[in-house]
Amino acid sequence: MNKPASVSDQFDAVVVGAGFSGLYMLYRLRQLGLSVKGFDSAGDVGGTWYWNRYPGARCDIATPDYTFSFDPELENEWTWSEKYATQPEILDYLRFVADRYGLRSDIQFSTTVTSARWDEQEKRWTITTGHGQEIRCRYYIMATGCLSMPKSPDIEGAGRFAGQVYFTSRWPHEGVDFTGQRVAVIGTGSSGIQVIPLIARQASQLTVFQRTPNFSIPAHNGPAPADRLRQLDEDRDGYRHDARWSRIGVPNEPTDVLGVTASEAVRRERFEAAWEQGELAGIVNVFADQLFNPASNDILAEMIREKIRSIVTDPETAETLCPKDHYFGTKRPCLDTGYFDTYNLPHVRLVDLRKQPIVSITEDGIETADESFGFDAIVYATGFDAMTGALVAADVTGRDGLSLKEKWAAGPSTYLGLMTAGFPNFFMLTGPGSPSVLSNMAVSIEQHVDWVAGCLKDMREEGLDTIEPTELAESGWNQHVQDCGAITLMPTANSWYMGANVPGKPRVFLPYIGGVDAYRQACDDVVGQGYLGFRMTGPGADRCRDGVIRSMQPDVAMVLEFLAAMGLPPMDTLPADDARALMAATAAARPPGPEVGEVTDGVIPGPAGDLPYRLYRPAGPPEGPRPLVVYFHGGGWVLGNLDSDDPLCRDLCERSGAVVVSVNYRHAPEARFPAAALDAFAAVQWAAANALELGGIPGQLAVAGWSAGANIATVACQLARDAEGPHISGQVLICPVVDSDMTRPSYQENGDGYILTTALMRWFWDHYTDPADRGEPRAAPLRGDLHGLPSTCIVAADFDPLRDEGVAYAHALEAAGVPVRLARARGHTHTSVTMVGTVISGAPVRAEIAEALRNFFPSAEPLEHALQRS
Ligand code: N01
Repeated sequence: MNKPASVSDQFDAVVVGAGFSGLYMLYRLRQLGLSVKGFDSAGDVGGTWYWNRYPGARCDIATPDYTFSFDPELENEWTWSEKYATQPEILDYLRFVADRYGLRSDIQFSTTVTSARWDEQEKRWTITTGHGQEIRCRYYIMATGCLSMPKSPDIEGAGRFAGQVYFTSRWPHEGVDFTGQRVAVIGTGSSGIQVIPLIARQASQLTVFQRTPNFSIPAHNGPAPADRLRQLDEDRDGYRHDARWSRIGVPNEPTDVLGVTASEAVRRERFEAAWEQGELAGIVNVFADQLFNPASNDILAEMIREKIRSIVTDPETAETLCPKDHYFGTKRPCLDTGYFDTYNLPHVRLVDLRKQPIVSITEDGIETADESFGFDAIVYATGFDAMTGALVAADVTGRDGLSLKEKWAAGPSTYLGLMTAGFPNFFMLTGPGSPSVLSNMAVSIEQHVDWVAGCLKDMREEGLDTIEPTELAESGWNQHVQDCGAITLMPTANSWYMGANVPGKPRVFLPYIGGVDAYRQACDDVVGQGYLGFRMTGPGADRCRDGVIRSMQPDVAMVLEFLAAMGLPPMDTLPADDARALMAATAAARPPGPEVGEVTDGVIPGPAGDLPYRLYRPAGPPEGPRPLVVYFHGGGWVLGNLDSDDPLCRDLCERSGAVVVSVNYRHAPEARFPAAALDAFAAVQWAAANALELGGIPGQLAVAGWSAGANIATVACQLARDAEGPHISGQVLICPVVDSDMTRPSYQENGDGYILTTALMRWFWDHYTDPADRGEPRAAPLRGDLHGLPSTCIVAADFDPLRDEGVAYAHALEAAGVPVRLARARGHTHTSVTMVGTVISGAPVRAEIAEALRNFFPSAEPLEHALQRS
């Protein structure tokens, strides 16, 4: 055993944990010439692989990928024997790494760090161990793993059982012989699924208590994949580079096949290939939309359930093993070896805890609602207090006596999953808010360690000695982590990713799901922008470039990337007809929008000829008239038509329950200002006069529009007020054009790169109006008299050049006494809120619009009253 450190020990850094991350961190800190002390409560290196010694424990990322890559010589010196190595072999590997770099001499084993306290005066951490030692260090690094704090068994009577009790997460070193025993296993996550087939080989009776069935695919273990080894042989650096810049840390081309649109043959072929391959990287990449679209996920899930039914001979057991209460991938999918076949053995029984819950553990065994079971041994495979458990358990106290536990009472808050405000010089490796458990840990660990080592090196070179994230940067990152989770199906499951497995734990999505590649880029960008969002101090130095590294909605960013890759010509370089054709072509490739009850086309008389309209009536009850919304499409008075905004109109109709009448209007340059505005007013007058025929409630009329459509919608409101009719109950203006002044800050910030550019806006204005007309309220309604206008909902998007004029309009309306609701489309562009079915993060904004529309109208007003009033 190592000699305990003395009371006066001072180190540059303390690293807690001697698994993959702790070992590599020690190695890198030493390379920097720092003095380092490592601690681990285990008796040796290994981390998770030290503790989880249960039979069947293996990695579930193939060994060519689940390995250190920082030193090619190390890679050459170690050969894995299998595709998925056993726990003893992985432990041997980590021992080999520790010995090869002489790391053990810096680690004190069998020692638990019991507290860590920041001393603001000294700018140092004081670390206390269970042996009563006190160590001072400048940098405190927790390499404690994401799944290292076992969940305590939350089952009545757990301490009462007189037989043998085992936890997969704390398995006896000497092993266990279950021969001839009656064994219970509680839990069917990755650990349970690995251990159950092995226990079944020995036990005389095995009873598995399952609360939630899990998706699992066969690992098809064997030799390490030959194609992977060949690629590594031919180009190790290229292979490792691809892994680092992949989605989950394993080189794999992301598919663009959508489950919902692929043919049955393609679906089957892709699924069978993934099933045969037996790798997580394959099964999470069967369809591009499987984690976003419930229908696509259902297709994949059903194919897995078919496999389970084909393996398990007893139909009732098979059905009990089929996961149906969560989407595939929203709980960690498992890889198994003979798991489902195990239930065909005569001495193995599955108990469905959903049908007969455990009432209590007894002295002899387990009592469920229906039966009493006698056992010689109970094995708990009940999981971990994941991602935050080990961190908060270590009693970390930052500045002003704030403990990590207190700070994270409502869920973890980190910047990049690496640091947290109020805790200077405290680093977490693979902490919450980083890809960690959603990736190949080997790759994510190396990335984190390299980032921390690079940061400490940079600080030393600049004479800085403390670093800490700002509140702004941290809250921005937390928001981004949640935004990334929110567009997936992940939040729908009661998973440990959501903290849902631990009673009382806040329900927050814990890891970062934006991808290993996107995450690495964000970390690199933070450094590239002078450690954006970090405050760094040193003798005589205090520097901070505050800001948020990612504030765009993740799906909006994806759409922009996709469009950039298409290399389309800028609209403002095209003649109007070519721009219209381009817009029509892109519109044709979109999802169609939701089904509504009825869609009919017609024409209305306009001031200079007929205007086409399309009417959308909601499905379902109530029968009879509904509020009416006259909608005007976007397109800068030049582009767009009834088709261009069709999905948005369907969405508005379905969400608001109103009849939506989308009206086309004359376009520029063929019909210039004020043609579009006059058409809009005529359309509103006509709709009001024909409300009943349209299925509307007379007097319950609102207008809505997007972009230039919002411009003419609000101009119509101003004209209606001046003409003393018709009565308009409200106006919804989505990213409206309300002024011709293009000097506002949002033009400077967002005038390039977000689809609607300054150049395009200028092109629109030039097509629509003469410069002399641009101050006219019918062109720039912000400059008009705003008194007496109807209640208004304005949507202003962060990355829109028109954002500030929308906000200015809201303030001006409010000043004129108009009730206004300003809906901020956080992280959106001018166009993204309208991208129904493509940009999932736009849905909450559209829900807010629909709510505003509903609020414009007196609820449940009997038709006769409305008729009288109108
Ligand atoms: O834990 P889990 P795990 N009564 O939380 C059940 C990694 N890992 O140790 O789902 C009855 O997944 C619980 O039921 P439910 C991997 O990331 C990797 O298996 O909460 N049942 C569930 O079935 C994995 O995801 C490998 O309804 C109770 C099970 O116990 C993570 O570690 C191997 C219960 C717990 O499953 C955790 O896996 C092993 C109760 N009171 C682990 N409480 C590799 O292959 C819990 N359960 C690399």
